[in-house]
Amino acid sequence: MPRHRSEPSRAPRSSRSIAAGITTAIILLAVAGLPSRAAAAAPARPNVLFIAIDDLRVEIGCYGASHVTTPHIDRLAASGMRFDRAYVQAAFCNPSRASFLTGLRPDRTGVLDNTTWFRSRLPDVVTLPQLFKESGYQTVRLGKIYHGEKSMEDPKAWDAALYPKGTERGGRGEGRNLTGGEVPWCRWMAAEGGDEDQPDGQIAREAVAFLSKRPQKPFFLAVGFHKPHDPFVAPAGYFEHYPLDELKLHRDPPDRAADVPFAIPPRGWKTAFDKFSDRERREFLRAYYACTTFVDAQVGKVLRALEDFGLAGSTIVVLLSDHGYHLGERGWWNKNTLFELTARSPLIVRAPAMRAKGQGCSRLVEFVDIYPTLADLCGLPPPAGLPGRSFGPLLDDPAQRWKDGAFTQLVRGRVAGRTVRTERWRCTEWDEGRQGVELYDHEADSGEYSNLAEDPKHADVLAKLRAQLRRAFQPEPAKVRQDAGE
Ligand SMILES: [Ca+2]
Repeated sequence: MPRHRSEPSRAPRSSRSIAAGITTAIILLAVAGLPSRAAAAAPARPNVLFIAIDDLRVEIGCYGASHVTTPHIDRLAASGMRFDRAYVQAAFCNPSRASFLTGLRPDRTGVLDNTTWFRSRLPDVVTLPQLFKESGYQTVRLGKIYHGEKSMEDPKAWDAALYPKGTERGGRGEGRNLTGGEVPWCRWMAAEGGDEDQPDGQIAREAVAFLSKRPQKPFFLAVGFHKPHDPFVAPAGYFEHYPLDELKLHRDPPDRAADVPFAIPPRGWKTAFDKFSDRERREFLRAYYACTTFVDAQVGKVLRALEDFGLAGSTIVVLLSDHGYHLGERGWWNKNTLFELTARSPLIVRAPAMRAKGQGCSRLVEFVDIYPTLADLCGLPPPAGLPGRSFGPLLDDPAQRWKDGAFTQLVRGRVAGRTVRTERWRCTEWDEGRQGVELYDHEADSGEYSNLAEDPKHADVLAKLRAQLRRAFQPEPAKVRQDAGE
């Protein structure tokens, strides 16, 4: 049973009259269509538990990676829906988060680097948590949701916010920098102390404490875990899941052709990665996986609290990572590319009334769809003009026909990279093709190693996909500075 009362929207936008707000809501609902069945049968005002993980690629148990220990996320997937083709709109932190938290694509937010605050470009945009706050929800942020603790945050979004820092003890332990210090972030540590000596353990503790109060008002609880983002620090016990000599290293096909010039960031880090010994590669993998299992344990505590305090039946759970990651593929050990490894990201959704619990969905969804989906499931009118589409209907019937493309973008210097993924193909253009074009057939080449863009046999499909890119993006590349990393 839902624990909260159904109550009317408390706060239409301050700049509008109540009547104008209601009229707008009616129009928007008409435009958006009827709510999905999953929304229609749900509690009138379900809570939202929004779990954002940082830099977690699609290599966890429920996605078929049995060598990575993630029992709690797996359990969530078993009671919700695992999206197998979910794509971020930018493959590093700030641009991706600014996109899915505003529901706008990066070329619309103007945020394509880690230093631009979205409100400097879009001062009046209504963000996802802000929509819930203005609709009468209690909104709480624990840890990293927007990029950065304060400078990139959204004060309009939250009733309460906390950014735990961990303890001094949690910052001590055994470890090393894998590049001899050349790349400062590239280090791991098997830390002293327990989970709650780490920021993520404290975030989980605070989330459990919030839920233990059995909130009577509908809530939007955003829980932002930092790991497995670098530096790869987790309590030492988590490293024991992954003995070094049992870790399997990735090897690119030895005869593969060179990547187009901007495919991998042309910076110094790659030089350092190229010097890795196999021992260092294994240490990197162990640390990343240890951090993944550590985060999974924190997720488990929060999910358990939902059950323990009687909130599971009235709470929508969304679990995502802000983008994927390379673990040695193409010699790269980071994010910020336009390959499947970084554009694809874990996304799991559990809604109380959904019909297809425990299923996977192989239809294309984009992270800009999350905003309209949560608005749909909670009966809130989303702002006009969002490019995404509620995937609520997929929660009831994941096999139905859906989107025909998912788009991701980045900028390197003044060169814009843009990619589209269909259910079969990936097509990428750099500087609208002047700096390279890539075409990969996922039916034959899931690693995207064989670029078919020059193959005359595929000229027709290439032309079609390039036209799809033209329609999706502004013609002028965004002239913004781009930082790799973070
Ligand atoms: Ca990230």
